Parts: sequence; C-alpha cells; structure tokens
Amino acid sequence: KIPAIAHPLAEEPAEIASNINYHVQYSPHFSPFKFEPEQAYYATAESVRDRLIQQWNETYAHYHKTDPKQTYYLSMEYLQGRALTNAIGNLNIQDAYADALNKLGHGLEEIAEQEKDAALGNGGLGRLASCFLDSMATLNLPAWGYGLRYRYGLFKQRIMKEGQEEIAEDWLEKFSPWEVVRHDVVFPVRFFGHVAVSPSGSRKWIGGEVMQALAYDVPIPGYKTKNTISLRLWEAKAGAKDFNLFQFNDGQYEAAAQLHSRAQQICAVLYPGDATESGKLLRLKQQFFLCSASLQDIIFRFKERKDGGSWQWSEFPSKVAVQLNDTHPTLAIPELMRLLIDDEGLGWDEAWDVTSRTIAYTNHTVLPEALEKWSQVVMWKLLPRHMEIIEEIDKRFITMIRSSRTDLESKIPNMCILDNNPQKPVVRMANLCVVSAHSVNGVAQLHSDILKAELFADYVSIWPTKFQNKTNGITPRRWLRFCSPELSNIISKWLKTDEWVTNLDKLANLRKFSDNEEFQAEWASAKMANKQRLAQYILQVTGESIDPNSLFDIQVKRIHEYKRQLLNILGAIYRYKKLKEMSPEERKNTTPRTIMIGGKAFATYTNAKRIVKLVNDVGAVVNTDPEVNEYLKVVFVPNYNVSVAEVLIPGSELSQHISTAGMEASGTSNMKFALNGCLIIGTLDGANVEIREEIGEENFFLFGATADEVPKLRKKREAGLFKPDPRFEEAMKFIRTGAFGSYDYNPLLESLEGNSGYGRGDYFLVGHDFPSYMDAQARVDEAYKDRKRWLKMSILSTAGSGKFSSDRTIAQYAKEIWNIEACPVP
Ligand code: DL6
Repeated sequence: KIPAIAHPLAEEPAEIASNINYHVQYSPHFSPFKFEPEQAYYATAESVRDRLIQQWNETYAHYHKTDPKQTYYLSMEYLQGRALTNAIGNLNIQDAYADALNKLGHGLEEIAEQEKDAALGNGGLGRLASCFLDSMATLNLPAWGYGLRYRYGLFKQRIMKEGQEEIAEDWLEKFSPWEVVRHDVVFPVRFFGHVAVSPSGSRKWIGGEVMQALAYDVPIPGYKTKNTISLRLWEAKAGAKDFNLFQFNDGQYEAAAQLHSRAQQICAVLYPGDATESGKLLRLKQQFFLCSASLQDIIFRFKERKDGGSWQWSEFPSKVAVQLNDTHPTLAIPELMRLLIDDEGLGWDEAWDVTSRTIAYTNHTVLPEALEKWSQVVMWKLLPRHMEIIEEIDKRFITMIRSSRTDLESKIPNMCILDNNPQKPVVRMANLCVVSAHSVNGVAQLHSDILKAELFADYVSIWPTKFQNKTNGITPRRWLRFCSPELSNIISKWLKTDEWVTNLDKLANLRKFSDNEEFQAEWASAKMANKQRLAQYILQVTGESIDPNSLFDIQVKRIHEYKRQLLNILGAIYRYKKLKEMSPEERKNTTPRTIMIGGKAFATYTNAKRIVKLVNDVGAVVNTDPEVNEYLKVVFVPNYNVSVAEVLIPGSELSQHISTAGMEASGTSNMKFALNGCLIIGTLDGANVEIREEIGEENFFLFGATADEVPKLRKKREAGLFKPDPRFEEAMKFIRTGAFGSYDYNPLLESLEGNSGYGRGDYFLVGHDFPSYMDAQARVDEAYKDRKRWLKMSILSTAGSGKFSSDRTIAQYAKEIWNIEACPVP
C-alpha cells in the first residue's frame, strides 16, 4: 500500500518507506513482486545511498571551493565490514529507518544481516585504515582513502574435520550498493617496457603493457556531520582496442583477450599467494597499480583546483599529504619522482624536495619476514624507470653519509636501499621509505621506541625529528555505539550526554559510578544481554550451546605463532585435565568458563592451520565430556570477520592479548574489548602497555616476559639453560596421549621444544611464559567470583579507554604529520 516515490532526503518513516519502495520498483536487481529480506536490503541500502550522494557532492564542492590541503591515505587493505548500520547510525536516522522497514514488514536488524562484509583486508592493518576513514570524515578532515577493488577479498573460512578450508569470498557476487563507478576517472598504468633516452638526455618509460585504472568510489559518512569523504578503489581494465578481433575470429579466444585477462588478474584477489615467481610479480603489479593510479589522480586534482590558473610545484606539499600504510605502497615514492621529472619536467632536486615533503610512512611490524624486500631482477623487468630512480636515491643517500656522516660508514650496508648481494639482490622497501619520507611513525609507544632503538636506530642520529609515535585507535561509533546499543544507552544515561561518541575522553566520568550499585546492576544487565546474543550466535554457527553465566573468555585475531593462540589452548588443556582430576565437589568451586578462539590462518602457514585444528579437536572432546562441560567449554568461532567481531566483543568478559612481548606492534582488538568493559589478560606488548596505564594496573591481568627480557631469554634457551614448568610439560604430554584424537600434533609440539633450530627452540617463548600465564588465569578465576569487584573492573576498563579513539589518533596525524585542518561543509 505504500507508494513508490523518490524522496532522497526523507526524514519521516512513511517517506523513507516510499523511497525504499521506489528503489524496489525502479532500481530493480531481482524479479518484480519479490520483497524478501534480500530485496529489502538492497532497496534500503540504495535509499541510504541517495542521501549520502547528496552530502558527498556537497563535500566535494566545498573542498573544491575552499581548496584546503588534503590527505591521501594509500593502503593495500581496508576491512570495511558492513556499511548499512554504520551509515544510518552516522547519519543518525536509525529510528526512522527501523520504523520505515516495520511499515514494510521487515526488521532493520534482519535486513542489515543480509549484507556481506567488505573484507578487502587481512586483519589489524586493514581495519585500522577503515577506522581512520571514519574518523577523518567525523573530524571533517579533507581526506581520501585509496585502495584496490579486489574481486575476492579475504577468504571465507570453513572448519572441516581436517581443519581449516579456504573458500573464495565473492562480496561482489550480486553487486555492492555502496560503490559508484566514475567512468570519467580513468588513468593509464604501464608495466614492463623500457627506458628511452632523448638526444637531450631526458629519460622516458615507454612500451610494455598499459592498462586502465577505473575509479569506484565508496562514500564514507562522518558521524553527525555533513562531511562525506571517499574511499576510491581502483579496478584494472583493458579497452576494446586491446581485444584482438582478428585472433578471436580465428578461434584463438584466449590470445585475443590476453590483456583483458591480465587486467582481471590484478584485482582478482587480496594478497595473491607469493610463494611462486608469478605470484610475486602479481603482488608487485598490484602495489604499483595502486600507487600510479592514485598519484595521477592526486596530481590531476592539484592542477584542477586552480581552474586553469597558475600554480607552482613547490606548492604541492602544502596542498597534498600522502600517507603510506606500511611499505606496501612504497612505489609511490619513485612513481611520484618519475611523474615529476619525466612527465612534468622538474629537476631532480626539486622533485626530491616535493616528494619527500609530501610522503609520510607508517610502520606496522618489526617481524623480519613482514618487512618487504623485492627482487631487483623482478623490479628491473616490471619497472625499469623506477629502478633507475631508486638507484639514484640510494646513490645520493650513500654520498650524503660519506660526505657528512663518516661515523656511519660501517653502517651503510644496513642502511642503504639496495642490497646487492649477488645471490639475491633486493630492494629494501622500509629503507626506501625511511630515506625518502619526511615522517616515519610506529603505531604504539613501545613499538615506536623499538623502531628507534633497533630497526631504524642507525637513521635516528641523521634525522632525529623524523621518527614519531602515533598510537593506534578505533572508532567508537562502530565499536561501541552501534555494536552495543544497550551499553551505550546506559553510558549516555549516566553521563547525561552522548558527547562521548565524538569525545571519548568523556568516558572517564564513568569512574565515579564504578562502585554505584544501581549503575553496576544496569551495567551487568547490558553485558548479560550481549552475552545472550553471543550465545545465540554461537549456537547458530557451531551448534554448541554455551552458558551465559559462565565467564566468556575470547581470543580473536589472525592465527599466528607470535600471537600465541597455542599458549591459550595449552592453558585450556591443562584446565581440562585438572577438572578431570577433581571430585564433583571440588569442581563446584571452580569458575565456569567458555573459551572462544577465532581467526583465520594464512592458507600456506602450516603451523597456524595446525593450531586451528587443535582448538577444534580440544573443543570436540571437552564439550562432549559430561563430567566437565558444565565448567569448561572450548569453542572455535568460524570465519572471524568484522561482523562477527561486532557480536563477540560486546559479549566478552575476558580477552586474551598474549603475544610474545615486542612482537605485536600495537593490536587494536585489545582497545575494542577494553572499550566494551572486557578485562584483558595480556603481556606488556604493543598497545597493551598503554591500555594498562590508562585503565589502571589493578584492572589488567599481566603476565610474561617483557620486551627487553625476550632476547636474553632466547639466548639462555639456546645455551640449554631453560627448564620447563611441570604444568607445561603435563599439558604437552596430555596431547601426545592422543586425548584429542589421532592427528599428529608432534610437528607443532616440537616447535616448542629443543633449544634452537628452524621450527624448534620455542622462539615465541610459550614455555617460558606458561607458568606466569597460568598464575594470571588463577587470578582471573578468583576475581570473577567477586561480582562487585569484577563489575567495577569492567566499568573502569570502559572508563579508561578514552585515549584509544581513532579520532584522537587521526587528530594527531592531522596536526603533527599532515598539517591539515578541518573543513566542515556548512
Ligand atoms: O597497526 C595496525 C596493526 C597492528 O595493530 C598490529 O599489531 C600489527 O600486527 C599490524 N601489522 C600488520 C603488518 N603487516 N604487514 N606487513 O598487519 O598492524
């Protein structure tokens, strides 16, 4: 009965319902007369998009008119998750949409669940980029995100008897209502070819294969502001002229469309396997594709802003800031140099000055295997002109050291960009970034200190002010306001304002209520509602029934040996064994626990896959053991992603952030859990250090070696001086008895044994930290028995989380690195 009328800016539920109906009828994607949840989702999303487009166009127009300095965030990954709830939440139209959908016979929550996660990232680094976009928009900062439009994002994880299975995740299967293709924004990107030298000596990259980068824009609305910025995702295309009709008609179908198929490969998958040479080449192509297309677009906008008037290249750094999210977009450095020198005719010194004043670099890891090094052979083949430029940057850097810093002569082999080892010559991308960028930052204080003291120590004396810290943050909108409306409402009620949503420091005012019985009771009931919702979800996806009165203990993140899910599961095994040995009476005095572990293992990372299998095998035994399953359950949460996190985190009470100290650059899920009133058991690693400082050490279950002890402990072990704790040995032995099935866990267990060697010697110190971990777990059990104390700690966790808003992080980047200012749309 509701008419189909376009009301793009409708406020009233009845008008919104008409607008949704309009999209059902006039933007059809399905057969007519169907209005099931799926159809309702697409039509609802399109009606929200109408409104976003309006704000978006106003934002573009405003930036064009006011011409502020803009930031461009270059990232190979964005882990956006779902957009609908976030968009209507940021636009503050949830209630009107819920009413409108009710009129149409649907519930908002059910409709929102139809959306597939946009998972164009692996984990923390990609999710950080997405939180940053939300904050940039909310703070009215003139900024853009640039990335790639992967056809298949992060794989879907299925748990089989044999362990993890990976399935391609086709997030674009039907289509995404959140992207707008810009057919007028297309740039050529070249690969291979050669360098031609003109009689005057100028150099130009020619030949090779040329593809087109086509822009798809995703609107990023700020919270309660008109400003709506863009995430611009590039897709690779070949044109009609690249299609050989003659060959096709001759029956050579594949040869006829060769370039089309190579273009398709570029954006086919996030992180193609790089164990093979072709895999490496493809990954490098992806990186260059992002950099080249984005820089051409940025330069185009820089020139366009003067409406044909005159401009100077020296102004470029005062109009453009480019942030490299890790080394993945490092090729932006030689590409900007090439565009300026070869295409725009600048001299080396001027181009270098512009480039280095424009580009800033964030490091996200100290793990040697994650520090990118590209084969010089592959680089010369794919990007010959860029290799010339990189050689010149390196040569000039070495000359500078030799002329002005002779004390660093012996350090040159480590500091220079090209490692010319004849066996395996490589380009060290992190070194290229440090030498070229005007700012280098780590992502938590401890991590930034380690960068300065170790990884980049040699450079610090040359450029003492280049190195900075920008502790990561998370958006309070997605990670509290929208994922836990119950807790949010209580917070706003007691603080008598919802200002905390954009000024998270205000949460500190909750401290004064931490002992208040009425407040505690409301807090407990919100947490219980979230636990019940989580229990429902676990039942639905695993068939396991878990008790909301047990302690919900969660570890969710990518599976990696340094993140030590193995420590967690060994602890669970030990707990299980002890419960088995107890009398029924003794068991009644224990704290019932549900341990949930979730995360994806990289497809070729064998030990990580063994860990996934072990968690599942332990769960299968423990959960069906009638003697103990009232006191302990172990659940593997399949296919962990952003939407799953939005259910798990609000329902958590304890979360584990237990990496070997010094190895987790920051972590951001620790911040999400703490913000949701979940207590942390953790090491002094990454942002744990700062979280503990903010929420109070008495509210944090600390254990384990510190970062400066780790190298000494490794040495001690190599010298054969490590004696494992009997509890640790007991847990290991228990697995070997076959208590959890016949799978051969020896290779995994052996990695924790011996004193050294590849895959041996317990590099991640699980055995060393095990006793202090178990002691900390015992403190958790005791604390949980004291209801009032636990609730107080939970409230203080939320109250102490103000610092970890990505609004704070982004405000610091804006002021201390980018030098940009807010530009609110009037
Ligand atoms: O900075 C975001 C995130 C940190 O929170 C994690 O601690 C860190 O492991 C992650 N780093 C990476 C590095 N990948 N590469 N290369 O994902 O960044």
